Formats: sequence, structure tokens, C-alpha cells
Amino acid sequence: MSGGLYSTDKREFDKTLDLTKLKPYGDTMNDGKVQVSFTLPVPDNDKGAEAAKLLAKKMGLEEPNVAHHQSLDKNFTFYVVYGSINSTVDYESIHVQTVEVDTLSMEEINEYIKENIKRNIVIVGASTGTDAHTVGIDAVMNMKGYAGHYGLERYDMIDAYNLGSQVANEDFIKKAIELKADVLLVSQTVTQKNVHIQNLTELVELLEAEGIRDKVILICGGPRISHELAKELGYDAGFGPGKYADDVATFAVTEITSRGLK
Ligand code: B12
Repeated sequence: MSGGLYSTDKREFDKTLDLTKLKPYGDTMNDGKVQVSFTLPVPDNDKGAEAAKLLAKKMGLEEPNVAHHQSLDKNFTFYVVYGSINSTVDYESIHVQTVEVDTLSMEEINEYIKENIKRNIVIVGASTGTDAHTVGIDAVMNMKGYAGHYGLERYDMIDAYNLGSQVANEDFIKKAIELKADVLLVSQTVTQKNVHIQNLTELVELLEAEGIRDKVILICGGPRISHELAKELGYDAGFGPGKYADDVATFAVTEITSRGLK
């Protein structure tokens, strides 16, 4: 499968593809094949496999087939089930809110700051609330970076402070004020019972109460964070998987200049 499927010549590529009725692709166009995996709290036996199949049917899978089952423990079994779905979506009518800036390289960002902001900018980041996951915020901030993208600590024109994890919103704000932060980065990984929403919302409320919400660029990120959700919660931007320090820094520096915060 190539990117050509999604280009304008898509109908030349495959005459049966209708992007207004998009279905999963397994082996042939429009076969609707999907794979789901889950764990059931039952022993690994035929009855468990039948339960997995019935559940897959209830999820809307036609002709489900338990392709893999593996005992995790005496009373827990992991299943992989294949099947087809009939549902379609209209790909042509989908509009997604995304951060619309062309990502600059580290060198270009340093240059941009020198030319347009004319001083080092201060970025303070943390995993807040009870969240103990540090890998995401480290990926963005640590000197060594992640997946071939250097982290913010390596940028000459950025003073980056990574406060680590489980930082209370109040402490985060206190530190941000002390360090005269231009940009705040918040990482949220755990989403159980919507704790990320509560945490993120509380931070915005506290920043507003301190009267500094408008004076900083506020950015959140994490595996379940989209730009759309971030905007909804009162953030300037949100970044999820596949986004790195250069994406965040590009947004931050261009936003600082366009909002006249220098
Ligand atoms: C490692 C890990 C842990 C480690 C964390 C160690 C550490 N120092 O970070 C430990 C063992 C401590 C842990 C604990 C828990 N974990 Co955990 N953990 C993971 C795991 C395996 C990997 C997460 C990770 O490091 N990803 C790699 C990073 C690079 O990806 P990322 O965070 O998405 O970051 C990228 C982007 O999202 C973005 N980004 C992230 N943050 C930010 C911030 C900004 C500002 C920006 C711009 C971008 C950005 O940039 C990054 C690079 O692209 C995931 C499962 C998985 N495979 O994803 C579960 C997972 C996240 N954990 C989970 C859970 C449930 C827990 C616990 C509650 C388990 C428990 N019952 O105790 C505890 C919670 C502890 C707590 N108080 O927070 C669940 C979360 C489910 C949910 N929907 O909430 C997951 C998904 C596992 C699962 N399938 O159940 N965990």
C-alpha cells in the first residue's frame, strides 16, 4: 500500500475505492478486515475462545476468527480476533484541527529566536498531578532527545527546565513564575477516569487566577492528547505521538512572536 491511495489519482490506482465510504483494508479493497486484541479474565480453553468470538460479533465483526489465544495467568487469557466490519466513514468530510506550522530544524529555531525574539526563551515542563510517566516529557526536553530529534535542552537559544513527574499544578506555576517562563509544557499520560482532563483544566484555572494565562504559551502533550482537545481545554496547542521537540519549539517561538509576547 502506498501514499498514492490517498492522492488525487486514487481512482486510477483502484477503481473500487470510494473515499466517501472508507472501509478497512486487509487483503483486498473494501474487505473491511480488522484485527482486535483483548484480555478476558477467564482460563485459556474452548469456552473462553467462544466468549471472545461472541464478544467480537457484538463489536460488529462479521465471521470472527480467533487467530491467537494465550494464557497470561491461570484465569486470564489474551485473544487476537480477526473479522470484517461493514461500517464505513466519509473520509472526504473529515476535518481535523491540527497545529499548522511547518516544523523548523533546531538550527533554524535558534536562528529564528536570535532574529525575532533577541533573547533566550525559557521553557518549563513537567508531568503534572499524580502522573508518574516521564518518558514523554523527557523525549521532548532531554538533551539527547528522542527518535533522532534533539530535545529542547540542546537548543542554544532555549533555557529548558524539566521539573520531572508528579509535579502539583501549584508547584508548577510557582516555578514558572520564579523562572519567568515564556512557555509551559505539560505532559499527561494516564487518562483513567479522565484524570488528565481534570488536571489540565485545573492548571488553566490556576493560571487564570494568578493572572498569567495570557502571558505564557501553554502546551500540553501525551498519548491521548490531540490539538483539538488541547484547544477545547484552553491550551494553545496539544501534541501527541509522533511529535517531537522541533515541532513544539517551532510552534512556541512562532506563537511568541505572533502574540507579541517578546
Ligand atoms: C513506561 C510506562 C510506565 C512506567 C513509567 C516510567 C517512567 N519513568 O515514565 C511506570 C511503570 C511507572 C508506569 C506506571 C503506571 N502506568 Co504506565 N505505561 C508505561 C508504558 C509502557 C510506556 C509509556 C511511555 O513511556 N511511552 C513512550 C513515550 C515517548 O511516549 P508518549 O508518552 O506518548 O510521548 C510522546 C508524545 O505523546 C508526546 N508527548 C508526551 N508528553 C508530552 C508533553 C508535551 C508538552 C508535548 C509537546 C508532547 C508530549 O511526545 C512524545 C514523543 O513523541 C505505557 C504503555 C505504552 N506502551 O504506551 C503504559 C501506560 C501509559 N501506563 C498505564 C497505566 C494504567 C499505569 C499505572 C496507572 C499502572 C498502575 N495500575 O499502577 C501507573 C500509573 C503511575 C502514575 N502515577 O502515573 C496505561 C495508561 C492507560 C490510560 N488510558 O490511562 C498504559 C497505556 C498501559 C496500559 N495499556 O494500560 N507506566
